[in-house]
Amino acid sequence: MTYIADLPSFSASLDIQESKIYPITFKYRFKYQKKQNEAMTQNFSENIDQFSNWKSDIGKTLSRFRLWLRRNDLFNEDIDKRLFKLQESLKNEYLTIGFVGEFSRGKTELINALFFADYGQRILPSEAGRTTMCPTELFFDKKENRPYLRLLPIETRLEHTTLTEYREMPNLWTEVPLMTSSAQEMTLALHTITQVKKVSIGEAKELGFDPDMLERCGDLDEMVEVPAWRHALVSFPHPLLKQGLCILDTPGLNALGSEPELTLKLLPQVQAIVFLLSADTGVTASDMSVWEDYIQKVEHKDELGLFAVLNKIDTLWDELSSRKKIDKAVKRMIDTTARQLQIDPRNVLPVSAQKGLVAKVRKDKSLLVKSHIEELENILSTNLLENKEKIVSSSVIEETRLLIHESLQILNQKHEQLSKQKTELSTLTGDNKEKIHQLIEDNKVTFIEFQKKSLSVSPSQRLLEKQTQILLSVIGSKVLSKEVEGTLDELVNSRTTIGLFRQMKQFFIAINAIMVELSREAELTNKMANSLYKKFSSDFNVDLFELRPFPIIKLNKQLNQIIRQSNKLNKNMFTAFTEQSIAVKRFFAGTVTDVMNFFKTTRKTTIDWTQSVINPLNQQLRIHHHMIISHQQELEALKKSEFNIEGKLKALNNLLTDIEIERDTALELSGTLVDKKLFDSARPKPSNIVHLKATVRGK
Ligand SMILES: Nc1nc2c(ncn2[C@@H]2O[C@H](COP(=O)(O)OP(=O)(O)O)[C@@H](O)[C@H]2O)c(=O)[nH]1
Ligand SMILES: [Mg+2]
Repeated sequence: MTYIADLPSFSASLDIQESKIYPITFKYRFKYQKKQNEAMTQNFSENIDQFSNWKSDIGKTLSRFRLWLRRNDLFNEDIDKRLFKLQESLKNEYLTIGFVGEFSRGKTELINALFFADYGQRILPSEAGRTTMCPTELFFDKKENRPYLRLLPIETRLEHTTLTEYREMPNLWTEVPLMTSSAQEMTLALHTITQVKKVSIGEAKELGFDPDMLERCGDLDEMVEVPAWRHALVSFPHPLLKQGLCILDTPGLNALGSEPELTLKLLPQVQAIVFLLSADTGVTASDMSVWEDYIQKVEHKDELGLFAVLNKIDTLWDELSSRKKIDKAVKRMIDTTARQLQIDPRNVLPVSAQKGLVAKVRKDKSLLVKSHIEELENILSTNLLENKEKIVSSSVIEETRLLIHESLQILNQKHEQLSKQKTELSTLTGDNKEKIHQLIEDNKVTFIEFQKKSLSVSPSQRLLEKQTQILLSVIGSKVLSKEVEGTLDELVNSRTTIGLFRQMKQFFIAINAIMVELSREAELTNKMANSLYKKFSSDFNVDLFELRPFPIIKLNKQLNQIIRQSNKLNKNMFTAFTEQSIAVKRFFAGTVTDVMNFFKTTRKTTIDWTQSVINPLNQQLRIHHHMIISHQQELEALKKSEFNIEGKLKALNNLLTDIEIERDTALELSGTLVDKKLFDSARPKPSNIVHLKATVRGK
């Protein structure tokens, strides 16, 4: 059986590149009403607080489970590693929102209004110009635990190094000190992000810009302005960011087209996309390009929230018109926007970012209501967190419950053995020494049998370990480096974009062949592991938990995702001049690195998987061995009348009761993980959220 069936074919030419339109799902419905704000709303920080508490409760359950394992003598290095990984991944969960749209739609202003109004001023620079085009990530760097502004010079676009790689090289970024104690200092420092540079048209093209979309430098016709920075990372200790919120502010169409990594890699990783339009321009041709070429191309996983926001509704406010008339005008604008995007009008959220910010700063309640900023905040944060809950539930929670149940099984085994000993001992009445003697002899036989069977486990385990080595050799670094180096060489030397696409196609064919072989070997590995478990269960008469097969399906899926992401790079995403562009080379080189990293983690996964198959068996053997030996010692002591049977039976009973209590505790821990919901069901949902599906048809 092969699991590769859904591997997409990689088109060799740009022209036949498929441009798949994904159905877009909106999970909210916004109704433009007059008195909206009467609904109970919770803002971002309240919602994120709730999320943090929820995560910390899960963390507490994990810690309690750790103690439980120690108490029950079930703690070992393997479990410790798995638990540690879960605790870390819980801590590192980021919640990312991406703001996408043409320049000047008010993305940056909206970020200011939603998150930074407490500073009493506009923290992030929002400008009318089209050159403020540096993608910016706002978060708090927990590792470095300090504020900073890091800027990647635009010239790095001439290199083959990808953004992902640059992230790991902080010394190549320009760092600007960020004084978080003063809002003014912060604003000043953050203004650096918008710096521009004068370059010749030729240089601008080389850097991947379309000169037609750039501003000319007044007097010098041959010179244009380009952003000075390619990417900005802002780490600062804002309470929301400290709790794991991450904001991605993207520039307009121009920069989206020259940074495929941004659109094809960073965007698909976010939990919510806010697509911004503006009421003063309506839906323009370039808005449509962003919508069709970038947003619809993002793979719309279930957990992705998508929001179409119509900003600047204040431009429709007219002092001389009645409220009714203004509402009508806004409603008309919403309907037009929805028709153009081919979505339900109820999915277009009207807002005025600017007035929202002003209202928050001035604490002007009626302006706040008119700006609709609070409703957007509520819908956005509720949706974002509900999606994140789903993700955490299907990863951390499921994995922890699995660990709990695996450990429970071992405890059950212990319980069963002790019950057997109890039954045995209770047949002894008075000082029936003859029978004790018999039991001792029986136990000796059991021990010999146990040892014999134990010996037969090791060869099967070794066989599985050998098979693991075969798996590792299929995906070994040597095999790969040949493919990878060859491809990278060709990518560097290729002169045409078509040549680049062809090279990647060949690379994927080679990688595909490796995965087919891995799948074949994985199937064999699973068979071996299964028979090892079957034999173990029947030899030792234990009910083993179900074996988790080697995760080949998941691995194939992961690789397919990398390939699919690469496949989505197509002609529409580039303006004509980027033909044979370095951006394509860089993007593909990035894909090759992703594939390499994928195999690196797959090697680790393989080793961990084998350990997770073998370790529980060894643990069972250890417990079994320990129980036979201690039983033997007890029988010997009984024989010598060092203590009486009644006393021993009592002790056994206590032990059994203890195990039963511990068993209940484990079940309770597992139950807590499912019962604990992020949002209390009693909490009123925003009245305007109705779950609906709206499918957007492509062109
Ligand atoms: N009237 C009005 N202007 C806005 C609003 N939001 C943003 N702007 C203005 O639009 C321009 C571009 O805003 P900016 O946030 O930089 O847009 P971005 O390029 O999408 O990030 C700035 O001059 C803002 O002051 C709004 O709600 N109403
Ligand atoms: Mg901006």
